[in-house]
Amino acid sequence: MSATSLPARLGEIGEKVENKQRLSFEDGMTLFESDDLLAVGELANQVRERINGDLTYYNVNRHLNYTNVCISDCAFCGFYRRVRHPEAYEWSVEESVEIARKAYQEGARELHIVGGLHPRLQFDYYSSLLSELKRNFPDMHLKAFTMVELDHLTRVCRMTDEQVIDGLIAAGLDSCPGGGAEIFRDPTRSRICAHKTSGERWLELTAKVHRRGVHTNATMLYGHVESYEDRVDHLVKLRALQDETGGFMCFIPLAFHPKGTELSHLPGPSGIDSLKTIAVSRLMLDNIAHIKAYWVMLGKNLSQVALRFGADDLDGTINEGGSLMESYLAEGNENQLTKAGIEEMVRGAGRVPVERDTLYNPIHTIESSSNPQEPKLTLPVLN
Ligand code: V47
Repeated sequence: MSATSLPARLGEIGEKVENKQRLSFEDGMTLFESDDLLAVGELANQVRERINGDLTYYNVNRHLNYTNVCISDCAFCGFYRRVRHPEAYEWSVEESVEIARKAYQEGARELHIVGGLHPRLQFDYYSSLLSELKRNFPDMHLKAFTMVELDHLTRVCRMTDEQVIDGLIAAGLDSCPGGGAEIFRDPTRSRICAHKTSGERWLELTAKVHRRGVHTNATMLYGHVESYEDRVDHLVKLRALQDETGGFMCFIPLAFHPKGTELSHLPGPSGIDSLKTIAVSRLMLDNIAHIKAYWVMLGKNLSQVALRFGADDLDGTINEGGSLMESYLAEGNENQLTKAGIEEMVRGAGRVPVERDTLYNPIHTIESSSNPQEPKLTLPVLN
């Protein structure tokens, strides 16, 4: 679609997109407020194809949720349990290693390790978890602990940020997942997660992790009580940090699932809202290479469509490894896909599947197609 065929404000944004100019906060608001989903999606698709062509990434991974015990009481979370709750669990390091062994034997080369904010576990639990996993599976990438968990560790273990970050790196940390970002801005953050690490602190710790040479992801939880201003503010803050550090690998908008949470009276985001959020994220985050449509939350069908609305990544094959995922699984969705299943989704969207490692290096030679492509963006090495 040419920029001139769009309504005036979208047309101006379209021209900026064509000229590779950065979009402003107001542009972000206009995009969210627009009823023209297809026009917004078309602009996002232009950027998606400019950065990633037809390539669509996935990896073979496994989620490992070492505990559901959490002191944070987030209103949006259906996963956490209080320490004495009959369903509370915490895995020993040995139990986690055995779960990882099965995943490794099944081909997983990334473990996505997150858990609740446990009031008692000490630093040696977290460091032993990483070092034992690394010792047993040296070529398994350990994507572990959100900034909220790191912040929690500094407080529970009375350690500095640097001690926590460097200690985990020494134990085998390879990268960090993007959870815990939710919505940065108050008062919304306080309404959904009053006791959690603040947005400013999440960003501060992320910058420190990046400066230690470790890449991370970023998320945004949408479709609850937040406003469009909150969403644009969130995206602009991530973009500013990425300008400074270059450490984000990908951005993942997370669709809120109300069932089983304190916010169960809310409807959650519509399919239209999810596609628009993915599209606006692609357009605003001009310096983050990848936008993930997390099929577990979005559902397989909508994720497939999202590959035409700005997304270029589907996360991974995933496999149950704790119950966090169960708490936000899309209606009717299973928690695992085979490689063949993911590739079929990607081809069905007219895209080219690429199995990747966590750092977006292709694992297999990209299949020859009528339009052979190579990735246009690789992640910077962080200093
Ligand atoms: O921080 C919790 C969200 C996040 C609900 O980095 C919910 O590659 C929807 O961050 N409805 C954890 N969302 C998951 C996460 C993630 C997932 C996939 C890939 C990556 C990555 C990161 O899940 C939490 C929170 O924002 N969440 N409860 C819920 N009811």
